[in-house]
Amino acid sequence: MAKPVGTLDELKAELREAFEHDPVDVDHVMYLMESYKSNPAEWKQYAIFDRYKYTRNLVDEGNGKFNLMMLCWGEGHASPIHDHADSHCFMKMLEGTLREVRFDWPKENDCSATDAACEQLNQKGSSLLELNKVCYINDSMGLHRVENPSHVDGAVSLHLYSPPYDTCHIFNQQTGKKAEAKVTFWSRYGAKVSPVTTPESCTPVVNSCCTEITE
Ligand code: CSS
Ligand code: FE2
Repeated sequence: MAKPVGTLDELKAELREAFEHDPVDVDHVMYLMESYKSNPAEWKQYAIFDRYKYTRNLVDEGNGKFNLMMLCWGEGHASPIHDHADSHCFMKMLEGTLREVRFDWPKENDCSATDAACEQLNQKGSSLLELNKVCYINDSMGLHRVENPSHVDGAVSLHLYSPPYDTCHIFNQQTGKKAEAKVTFWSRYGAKVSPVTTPESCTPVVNSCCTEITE
């Protein structure tokens, strides 16, 4: 077994090494992420919250092989139900607790054709992810929604997506209808990204839409 990772910088270096060669060794990446014990002094510079929605904060671009990011979840914040654009998704808790709710893909029928073809997504399980724990999903395992069940505490999670992607699909739980959604960064390397201000950029984004448009 590889030796445990001591610091966030060590974790970044080990992850870069792990993704140098294909195929991805999912168990090894999970081991590396789980062996890092969360130290807020090492990551608080990236943990930039928003009052209204969860934020995605880029930590490392992994030599183009993956995106490593910190997601900051205020009280009660949740993602839509989404897929992962054919990428691997690893998720580790750095602070607080998140609930992951898993769903099957909608049936093949074309829900946009007739309302009768729309069916509620089948929920297949739900689990709580506690401090330092890691979970993994890819599209062959289905869809999920992630939520901060606490109305008192925020939560911070570390996510690795490989290969990196900037659009995914979001799903309506009641009908199974899907829509393409952009994923955006709230900050990159600890610096806030300029807000989205043009109507053209008003496409759905996975962590809510167009909140910065003021006109
Ligand atoms: N996939 C979501 C977070 S839950 S894994 C996102 O990238 O915003
Ligand atoms: Fe996800």
